[in-house]
Amino acid sequence: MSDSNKITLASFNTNYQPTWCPGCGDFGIWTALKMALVDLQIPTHQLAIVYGIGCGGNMASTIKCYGFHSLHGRTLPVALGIKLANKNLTVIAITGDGDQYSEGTNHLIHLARYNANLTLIVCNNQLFSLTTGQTSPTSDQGIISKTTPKGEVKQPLNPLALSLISGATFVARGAAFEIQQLKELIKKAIMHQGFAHLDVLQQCVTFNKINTVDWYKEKIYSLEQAKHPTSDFKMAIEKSQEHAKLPLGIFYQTQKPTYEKEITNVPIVFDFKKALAEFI
Ligand SMILES: Cc1ncc(C[n+]2csc(CCOP(=O)(O)OP(=O)(O)O)c2C)c(N)n1
Ligand code: SF4
Ligand SMILES: [Mg+2]
Repeated sequence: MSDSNKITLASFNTNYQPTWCPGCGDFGIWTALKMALVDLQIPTHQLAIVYGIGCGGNMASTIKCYGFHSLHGRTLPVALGIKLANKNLTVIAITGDGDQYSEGTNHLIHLARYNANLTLIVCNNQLFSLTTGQTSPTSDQGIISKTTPKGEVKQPLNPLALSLISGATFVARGAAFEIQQLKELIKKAIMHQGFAHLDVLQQCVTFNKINTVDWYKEKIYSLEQAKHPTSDFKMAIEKSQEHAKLPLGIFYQTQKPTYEKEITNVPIVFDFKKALAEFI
């Protein structure tokens, strides 16, 4: 590749800058993602990113590529449609915890089951932040927020366990403040042939005064350093249940045929042209 074709961080620049609060974890995710795209040398015309509605989704228009700022909860079906229309594109969906694990939960389950070759990155700040800090499905019990003035009573959803039991072939967790590790996880998720779910612990410095970077740093540890076997499904389930400590890295990775490959192997059972001719 000649130097003029080389993809650099500047290749992804647009005329827009993010408007997140200073110190927001979304800056770390945005940076790690662009660094991963550079390392993988993915050209802007071969990349489509679909964004959810939330603070993380406001990354839309700050990365040069095909972009689609979709509906709250509906990022994955849009991403799947793009992938089916053009299998050669690298397709990434970026959503928030409120978006993906609330209105979008059904799509998460079915995309994991389909195993379409997509990457899902969830900016998980354990709150609905764009709407000024209500509890989300991943908020811890006891959290006081505008919607839970006496503390959250509901048990949090476990998104990684949900993906695992739904059939996802790549399940991982990163952190917005561990940028080098996050970059490597994003690269592995993109290179994975199948549905890759990457949950990212993300500080919201404005509304989440409990799950701060210091709070997370007390709890995180590396699965790689702990020599976690990523092909062991039962161990992955066990690791996904840990709450006192928070493992970072790949929980599980396996290979299955992708959805888009499988459906091209299936003969067309409904011949629209023939049906139309008969109808006329
Ligand atoms: C269909 C629909 N439902 C609800 C909303 C309102 N809404 C916009 S952003 C948001 C919260 C987003 O939370 P999350 O996905 O966690 O992203 P964050 O802002 O925390 O990054 C909600 C409920 C909407 N815009 N559209
Ligand atoms: S409200 Fe929270 S998540 Fe949203 S931009 Fe500010 S710090 Fe980031
Ligand atoms: Mg959120």
